[in-house]
Parts: sequence; structure tokens; C-alpha cells
Amino acid sequence: MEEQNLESIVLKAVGAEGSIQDSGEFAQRCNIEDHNAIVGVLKSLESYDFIVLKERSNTAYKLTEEGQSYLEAGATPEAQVFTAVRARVSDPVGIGELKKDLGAGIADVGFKQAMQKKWVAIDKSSGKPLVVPKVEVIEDTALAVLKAIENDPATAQGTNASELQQMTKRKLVALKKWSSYEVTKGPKFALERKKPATDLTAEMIQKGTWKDQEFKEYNFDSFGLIPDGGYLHPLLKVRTQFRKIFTNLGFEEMPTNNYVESSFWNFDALFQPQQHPARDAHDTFFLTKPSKASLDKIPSDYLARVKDMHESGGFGSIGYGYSWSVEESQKNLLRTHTTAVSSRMLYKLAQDGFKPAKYFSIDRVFRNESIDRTHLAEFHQVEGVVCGHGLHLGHLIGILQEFFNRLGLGSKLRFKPAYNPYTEPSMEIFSYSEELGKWMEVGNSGMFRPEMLRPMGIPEGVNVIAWGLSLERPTMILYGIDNIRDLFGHRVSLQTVRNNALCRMGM
Ligand code: FB9
Repeated sequence: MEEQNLESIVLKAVGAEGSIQDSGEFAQRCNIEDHNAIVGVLKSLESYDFIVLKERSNTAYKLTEEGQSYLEAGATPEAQVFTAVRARVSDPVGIGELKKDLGAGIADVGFKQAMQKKWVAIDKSSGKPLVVPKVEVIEDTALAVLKAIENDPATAQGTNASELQQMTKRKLVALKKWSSYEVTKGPKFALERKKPATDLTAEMIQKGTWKDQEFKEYNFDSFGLIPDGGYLHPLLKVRTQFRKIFTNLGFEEMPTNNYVESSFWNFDALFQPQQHPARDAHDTFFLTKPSKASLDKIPSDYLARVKDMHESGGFGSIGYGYSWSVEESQKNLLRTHTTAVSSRMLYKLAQDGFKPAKYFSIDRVFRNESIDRTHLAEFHQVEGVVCGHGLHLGHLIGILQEFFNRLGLGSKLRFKPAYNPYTEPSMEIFSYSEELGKWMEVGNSGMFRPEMLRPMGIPEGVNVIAWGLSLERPTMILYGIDNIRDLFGHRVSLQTVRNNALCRMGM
């Protein structure tokens, strides 16, 4: 029944009778099965001073399911056993026969009780233990107690304490305790409770009903609802930190919004030979639809210069001396590094009339490599590019020192000679981790080769220094995540996203 209805039933009863003697009896009278529903309404009305409650403690015996079953059977198990044994006085039976006739449960319980009451005994004179009656008639007193309780649970009229204790011990009855209430009118009694309004509305003001309207008091102790909101993924927090570092160093972000790239921009423009293992399907995701990039996207004069460079070199280079295939350069792929974007940007810079520039990119790249706990077939590459007149390795080392200082990795930085197809010289970058107590690889770097820059039209004397690292590695270390699947992919727990701390990096 609705709480509102219960409330009006209670208020009308108190209004008509002046009080309710007992809420439990009242609930029964109104066919309200759940007394607790009434109690909830009484407590609410009392909190608004509509009524006054006087608590009463109640106890009553209640038959258990087992007790109820004996009442329905009309006899306790002991009485049933005596009746069966009395009927076979001339041809006594054993307990086994009784179990067959009465059922094991009744026979076991009844035999034990009947023996205790000396209603029956065991006769072994025939060699086999037989159950025989010891009295002519019995009185099923336990049944009488069950009947008395059923008739009057509150007082169990006609029974005594010992009998009730015995019945409770046999788990045929249980003592129930509950509270009920005497209800009388309170200082603010009314036949109907007008819910106090929570808002002052324009209608109340216009009609003037606010004058008689009761308003709910402000509860200054309650906490406001915590507004749910969006949460930033740890990778995006670290990306923001990288962006801040690059922009504070005067770098411009490159447009990286194309995951699909031609082999030309991803490899050929970088002077990466067409036989290079990295260009094999085991390392690169090639597209089948569309499998080919349209040539008109690649300026024909530039394409010719790249072809020449690969085949016969130029600008001091001897090239690779192989027959360069334009079809190979048209193969579409998922970019394997954001250096493909750097090559597009540098070509555009040269074509628009070179001027010194600093670019950066942070975006997804894809490699067809074996995956493990810390590697997926994709990751976010972070790349920095600086181009200017007379740049040399010292400038690269300097910008790396400044960049990694801002990541908090610059106190001990070392550089190790390395190889990349499109940079010469190249260096791997290492930082000493006090926490891990070892040197940690934190990136790769180099100076783009003239074989890459000159065909673009980048002028002689201008060099380009560049470096790269990943977003996942620093994020996993900063957030203590050891399995990349807990950071990236469909298994990421949204709770982790909700709970993760602010990203604090270096400076
Ligand atoms: O990120 C890497 N390590 C790293 C970086 C930061 C860091 O910070 C922690 C808070 C303390 C911790 C670790 N690495 C590069 C090094 C290794 O993790 C390496 O095992 C994995 N590398 C990726 C590529 O692996 C297939 C990281 C990724 C990487 C490597 C090279 C480049 C970019 C990303 C590059 C480049 C480049 C070179 C020359 C010119 C232009 C770009």
C-alpha cells in the first residue's frame, strides 16, 4: 500500500478515535500485512509532530514449521508412535517397521520422545528388539500446548513455563519479540499532512499561496550531490603534459589526423630503401582497400627527385643503386611512425619558402610486431623536429637535454650511437633512473639525412634534428601500470580512469 494512503489511514483513525492503542493490532484490523510499513509512516509523522508515539515491547510464541505440521497432523510424533505400537501389542514390531509405517523422521523423533515419557519400552525377550507399550492410554500434552499457542500466541493461555521451555527446546515454537506503538495526537496534528514545499514557485507568489505553505527547512548538514563528470584517461593527461613542454619550447603541433599513409611519405621520402625489412608485411600493416595511393597526391617533380636519389644518389650521396618502383611507393599502409608527418611538413616548408621551424607530433602509429605485456601492435609516438641553418649534433644534444629536463629525466642523460635509415648520425637516449637503479632507454634521435632533405628542396646548409619516444612507456611508469592492456584497449577499467591521479611531470 502507498505510504501516502497509509498516512491518511493513520491520521483519520487518530482523528476519529483520538488515538491508536496498538499499531500492531491496528495493522491487523486494517489488513495491513507488513507492520513495519506502518512503523515507517508513524516515525515520519512523529518527526513532524503530527503524532506522539509510545513504544510497547511485545512477545508472543509462534509455531515453527515443524510445530505447525504436528498440529495439522493432529498428533505429535510420540503420540503417533504410541498409537502405532499400541495397535500391534499382540504382534510387536521393531523401530525399522515403525519407520516404514510412519516415516523415518516421525518414527525417530516419536520413539525418542515416547521412551522419555515412558509410554513405550524395548522388549528383547524374543531375541529381537521390539517396541511395546508400557501404558494403556496417553495424553498428547505437547499437542495441547501447540493448540493453546495457536489459539492465543500472546499469552499461550493454558500452558506453563516448563511446557513452553520444552516446546522451544524441541524447536516446535519460537518466542518472537517486536515493538509496537500507542499513537496519540501531537501538537501539529491534522487529518492530512501537506508535504512541506522544497521550492518557492512563481505560481505560489502569483497566487499568494506561499503565505500558508510550509517550507522544508534547509539541511545544512547534508552534503551536496557529487556531480558526475567526465574523466581524463592517463594517456591523455601525459599527452597534455608533453604538449605543454613542446609549446613552452616554441614548437608547433603537426596535423596527424591521418592514420593511413602512402609508402612514399612513410618510407621513400625518408630515403628508406624499398628492400628495407621494415617495409615488409611482417612489420607493417598494408591496406588492401584502397591498396594504392593516388599519384596525384605526390608532386611528380618531387617524386622524380626521390626516385633519382634512391637509384643514383646526388648531393654527395651515392644512393642505393636499385631500380626504384613507383608502384611500391604507392602502397597504402597504417603509418609506422609520425616521422611520415614530419616528412610532409618539411616538404611543405621547403616548397613554401624555407624558414626555421620547430614542429612536434603526438599520435598513434601502427607496427605489425609481436605483442606482449608492454607492447601492442600500436602505440603513441611523440616526435620533435627542429630545422635551421647550421644545426649540428651539439644542438640536438642540447635540445634533448632541455626536453628531458622538463620530463624530470635530464639529471643523468647519456647518448649512444645508433642507426636509423633516415637519420645520420643517430643516437639512442638513456636516462638513469634512481628509482629503478639502472639506465633506462627513453627515446631515439638523429639528424635527417641530406638524401631526405635535398630532394624536398630544403636548402644546402639547413639541417634538421629530430627525436622520438613513446607516450605509453612514460605513462605506465608514472601511473605504475605494468600491463599495457590495463592502460589501452577494451579491457581498461573505467574505475581506473576515474581514480587516476593528476599527472605531475618534471618541471
Ligand atoms: O619512450 C621510450 N622510453 C621511455 C620514454 C620516457 C620515459 O619516461 C618515464 C617517466 C620516466 C620512460 C621510457 N622509448 C621509445 C624507449 C623504449 O621504451 C623502447 O623499448 C620502446 N620505444 C618505442 C618504439 O618501439 C618499437 C619507445 C618508442 C619509440 C622509439 C623510437 C622513436 C619513437 C618511439 C623514435 C624516433 C625518431 C628518431 C629519429 C628521428 C625522429 C624520430
